[in-house]
Amino acid sequence: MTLKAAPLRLSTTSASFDAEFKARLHWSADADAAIEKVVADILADVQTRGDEAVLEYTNRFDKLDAKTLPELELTQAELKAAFESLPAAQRDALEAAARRVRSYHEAQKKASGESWSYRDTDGTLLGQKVTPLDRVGIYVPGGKAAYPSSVLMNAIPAHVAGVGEIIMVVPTPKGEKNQLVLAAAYVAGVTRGFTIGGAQAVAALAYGTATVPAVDKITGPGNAYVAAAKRRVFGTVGIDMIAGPSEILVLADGTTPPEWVAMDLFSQAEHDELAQSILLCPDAAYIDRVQAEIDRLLPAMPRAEIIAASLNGRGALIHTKSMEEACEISNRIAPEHLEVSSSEPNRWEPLLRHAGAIFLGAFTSESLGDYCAGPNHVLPTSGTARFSSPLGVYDFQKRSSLIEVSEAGAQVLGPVAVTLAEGEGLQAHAEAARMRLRKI
Ligand code: HSO
Ligand code: ZN
Repeated sequence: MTLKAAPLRLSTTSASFDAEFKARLHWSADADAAIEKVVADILADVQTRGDEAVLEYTNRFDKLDAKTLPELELTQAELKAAFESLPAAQRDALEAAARRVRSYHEAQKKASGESWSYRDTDGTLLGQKVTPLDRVGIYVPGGKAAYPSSVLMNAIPAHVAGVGEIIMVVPTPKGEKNQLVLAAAYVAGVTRGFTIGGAQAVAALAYGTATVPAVDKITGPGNAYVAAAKRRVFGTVGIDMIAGPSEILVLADGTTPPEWVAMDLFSQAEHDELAQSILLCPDAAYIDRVQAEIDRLLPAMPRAEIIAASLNGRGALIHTKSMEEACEISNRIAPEHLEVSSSEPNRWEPLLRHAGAIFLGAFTSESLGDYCAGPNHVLPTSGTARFSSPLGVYDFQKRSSLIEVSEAGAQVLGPVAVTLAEGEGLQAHAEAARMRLRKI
């Protein structure tokens, strides 16, 4: 049987476009009651029994036979040895990627992550003090979605922000350690690592155990159990986001070689059967050429089955009336990754408002952004780019307001505060302001 990937063909001129488009985009992140129950029990158990519970769940789920939790700590020497065991090409690539990701995030910190203040005419100082989080946990999935690049993307911005300790957790089913993941942790400067995963690892990071220190925020992707656990511990600790399946939207004007576009659609589809790849293009003949390239290229792809399942299930090739209309539809989708595969990307970029990352021009394949261009690859999915941003230095910082009212300033602000405090019936507030007024 030959594998076929035929993303749904849609046209904005069709009367049924809106309905078909909505049905295709639909993605439900609704909580699964069975998962919620399992996760709630694990969290409660780790909260009361600490190390012992984490050890039991880890031995059971990951088929290990550890006697104590401290045995599951990765030593710095082990991370370094993993790095040194890699072929030179992989070591160099990890370091090259890390350098670019670091300099991008250093620029991000300079642009919006520094403290600031000003004095008004009364000499009152107002400002914002930016401080890094003390300790963060990064969750690294094991198994089929173990991405060393994601270790860099989570740990480097934390490092640049000035986070004191970065604690990595990574499940190792049957004790199999991914050397690239450990090497990436070494390159990114992870402080401590534990080979634990699932809801029990999230619980350990959130509540702390005798062995695993409690962190202030947990970032990083994970399966449905990890996502449910992160949602539940939010409030005790911060979390980054709840990420859905990966997405790519390509806006094409027909000037890019169609095989490039086909491969870019594959590059997200190969992540996951539920990933979404969409092409928007005003040139119907070009869409046919992309479909022909999909047919030609698919059989040789090692992950052809996942790609076909993703493209057949959630993919779409959409014929639009114009590039302008394509931009409007893209804004409605608010994709995680948006490629503007056009000879004039800067003409369209101002029309694009909602996307996790925007890749401009035919040479900017999304995959370059995934690994080494510099910006973060942890991005809002499932339309959440309407209101949220890529993971960044700012996720590892917090802000405190600074207020230093001068004596002269207190004379101006005092009467305002007194009036409002009395209006609210809060006499102590009013008095505290009044006491600072100069008696004449
Ligand atoms: N595209 C994924 C990140 C990734 N790709 C890791 C390859 N490795 C989500 O943005
Ligand atoms: Zn990717």
